[in-house]
Amino acid sequence: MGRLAVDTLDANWEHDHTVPSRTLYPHQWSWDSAFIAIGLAQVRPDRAWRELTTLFRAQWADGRVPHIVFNPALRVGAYFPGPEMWRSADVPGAPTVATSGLVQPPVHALAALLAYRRAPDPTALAALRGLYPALVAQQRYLADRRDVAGDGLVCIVHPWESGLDNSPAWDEPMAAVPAEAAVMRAYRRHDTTHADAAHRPTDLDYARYLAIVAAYRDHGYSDRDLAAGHPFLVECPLFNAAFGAAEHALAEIAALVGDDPGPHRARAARITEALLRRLYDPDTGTFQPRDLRTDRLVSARTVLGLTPLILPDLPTRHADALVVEARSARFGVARLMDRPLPTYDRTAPDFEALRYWRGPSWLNIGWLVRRGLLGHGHPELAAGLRRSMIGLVAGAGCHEYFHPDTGAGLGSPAFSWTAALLLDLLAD
Ligand code: 9WN
Repeated sequence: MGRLAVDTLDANWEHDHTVPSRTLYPHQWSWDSAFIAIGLAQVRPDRAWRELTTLFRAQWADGRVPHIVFNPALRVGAYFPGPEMWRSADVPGAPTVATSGLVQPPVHALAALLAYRRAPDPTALAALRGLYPALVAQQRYLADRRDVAGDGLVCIVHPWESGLDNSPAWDEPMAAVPAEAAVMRAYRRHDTTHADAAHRPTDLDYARYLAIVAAYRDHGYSDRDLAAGHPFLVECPLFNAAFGAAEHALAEIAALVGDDPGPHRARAARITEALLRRLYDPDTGTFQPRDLRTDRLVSARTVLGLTPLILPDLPTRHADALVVEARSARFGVARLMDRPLPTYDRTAPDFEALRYWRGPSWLNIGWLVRRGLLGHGHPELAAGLRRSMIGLVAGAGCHEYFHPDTGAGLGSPAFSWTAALLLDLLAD
């Protein structure tokens, strides 16, 4: 199984980065690269650093790390929406290479720290030292430009920024975005030629995705005055948990590279406090996204709510509540799991076993939750989750995601972060 994972990563390596999938996602994606680097650190450490360095070479002057870095060698239409939709070249401060203008959860500082810990030699230290200012700038962008509500949390401006694109968590905020499915007749979707349309977001979802991209792009990708008119403004528990975990990781990196960890620790504490104040719902005992356009917590119970477990300073009371939620029939985390961790409450009437992020199981989410369980003193549950994830790949290969009942492989068959995180799980 380890061999299959290494072969998958080797086959998806493209000169200086890894593509998530040769068919569905042939460019470089931001949070994919972080997960990929964690796995590459086990088998190809030089590539782990190269992966992150390539991504950060495309960082914008304002500090944002774009969610897609386009490979200029690929034909127009290799992915939709491509550079012609994003038009990053028109924006002062964007890099020479074409990119999107959105971001994804900032899991990169954690990835860099884990890659360093795997092989803490002088080469790794030099790479870590080189990345540190870019990782700090990434956090500064999020803290200074994306705190739309002024509450210490980052606001995402598009569901793609969450990484869980069409999670039921976004149904309420997305319903308010004006768009018509018929708009899609003017475009050729790339995803549905490589994956079953019944598993992917709908045309209406895509019409809304494009409307939000156009709104942000036509605003020059500026984060000023977003509250006045941007159609999608949400505080996501996973994004903000990653934002906090990044400050914890940066505190450790700072100590290694000779900088002061104190400011990172202070910022990490403020982020955890803001998450508790703004996104914890005492009625459900889990974290929920906040729709800033209505100032309400969304009601769908998704796996996003469990991910603040990755914060080492999450108070025990809240961590315990998340463990109750994780063990409930909704998510089924157990020492002996009979089914994989789903992305959505499996008791919900609109749970979908096949559609993208609306039920199926993904390794990156399981990996994060497992890390949180370990950090909060639940090694048996963490072991159960680990076994379940390894079992998925043993049964179906390095698929993009898995059927939440049968474990059958879904989406792209040779998916990089599945391979990478499997290697990390096997090594642990
Ligand atoms: C849009 C690459 C990316 C992941 C996301 C996943 C999917 C893209 C898409 O693929 O999103 O960014 O085309 O659906 O939802 O998490 O980073 O693997």
